[in-house]
Parts: sequence; structure tokens; C-alpha cells
Amino acid sequence: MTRYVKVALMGSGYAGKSTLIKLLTENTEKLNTNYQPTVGCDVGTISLDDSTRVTLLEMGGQSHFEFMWADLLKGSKMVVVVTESNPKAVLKTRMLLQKYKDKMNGVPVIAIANKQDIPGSMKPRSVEDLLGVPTYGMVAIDPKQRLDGYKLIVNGLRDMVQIAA
Ligand SMILES: Nc1nc2c(ncn2[C@@H]2O[C@H](COP(=O)(O)OP(=O)(O)OP(=O)(O)O)[C@@H](O)[C@H]2O)c(=O)[nH]1
Ligand SMILES: [Mg+2]
Repeated sequence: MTRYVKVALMGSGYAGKSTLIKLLTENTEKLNTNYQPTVGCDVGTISLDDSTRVTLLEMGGQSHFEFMWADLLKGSKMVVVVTESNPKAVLKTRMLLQKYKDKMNGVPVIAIANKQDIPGSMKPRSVEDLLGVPTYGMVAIDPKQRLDGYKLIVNGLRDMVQIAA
């Protein structure tokens, strides 16, 4: 029987959550880069092991969908916060993390400092200093980063799910 583990993807609009889901779930060499804001929420699934799948739940980042976030976070085993890697975006992400801290009680949180290909981007280490959660650099539009992105999400989650099994 297949088990499903829920991971929530959080972050402002335009951060790259949908792109990250596409990167991890579509085996394409070219990712569509047109911005289509997620309306409400969206999902993708990846495999964790033979009997476990991970449901990636993107919470639409535009502010008019924020009213859903507290509910959408429920039951998540991990939260992945995606941010653009510039100071303004990172400070906004920090504010969001603080605002939803209570809703993520006891759940591991990691951050993805996305769009590292943009010249002058903040390094993951600097983003981590501001966000206070483990932070990893990413270029979600680059299919070469597919495996790295997959590992980011499944490492740790795998240990945790085994403990809970
Ligand atoms: N240069 C660059 N652009 C990226 C990268 N990742 C995503 N984008 C672009 O950023 C835009 C927004 O990406 P989305 O994945 O739609 O953002 P989102 O976080 O899902 O936004 P909402 O659905 O509104 O919450 C798109 O045009 C993407 O192609 C990246 O690593 N580098
Ligand atoms: Mg989206």
C-alpha cells in the first residue's frame, strides 16, 4: 500500500515554487518560464521510496491567497520555504516565516534561496543568516539541478518517515 507524506511549499508570489514542482515532477529538458501565478494551491508528487510518495503542496504565494495558508499547512511533515535571493524578497520571507511560526510547530523547515543565476544574488549562507533555517541555493529553471532539488527534499524527510513508520 502506498503511503503519502505531505510537504508544504511556502513563499511569496514569483519566488519559484511552481517551477520547483515542475523541475521535480517533469522530466523535461526545458522548463516553461512564463509566470502563471498559482490560483489557491497546486500539487505534484515525487517518490520517496518503493512504498512512499511525497505530495508537494504549493500554497499560492500572492497575498490574496494567504488566507488559506494556515489550513493548507495542516498535516505537513516538512515545510520548504522558497524565496528569491535579493534582500527585499528575503526580508519579506523572514516576515512570513515569523508570522506562520506557530503553525509550523515541531515541523522541520528548510529554505531554498532560488534564482541563484540572477547576477548579484545573495548567497545561501547570507539568506540563512536572515531566515534562521537551513538554506540551500537553487536555480529551479535549470534541469541540471533536478537531482540536487530532489535530494534537498527527501533527505531528512526519509529518516523522519522511517522513524514514524
Ligand atoms: N532566473 C530565474 N527565474 C526563475 C527561477 N525559478 C523560477 N523562475 C521564474 O520566476 C517566475 C515565477 O516562478 P513561479 O514558479 O511561477 O513562482 P511561484 O512561487 O509559483 O509564484 P506563485 O504561484 O504566484 O506563488 C517564473 O517566470 C519562473 O520562470 C530561477 O531559478 N531563475
Ligand atoms: Mg506558483
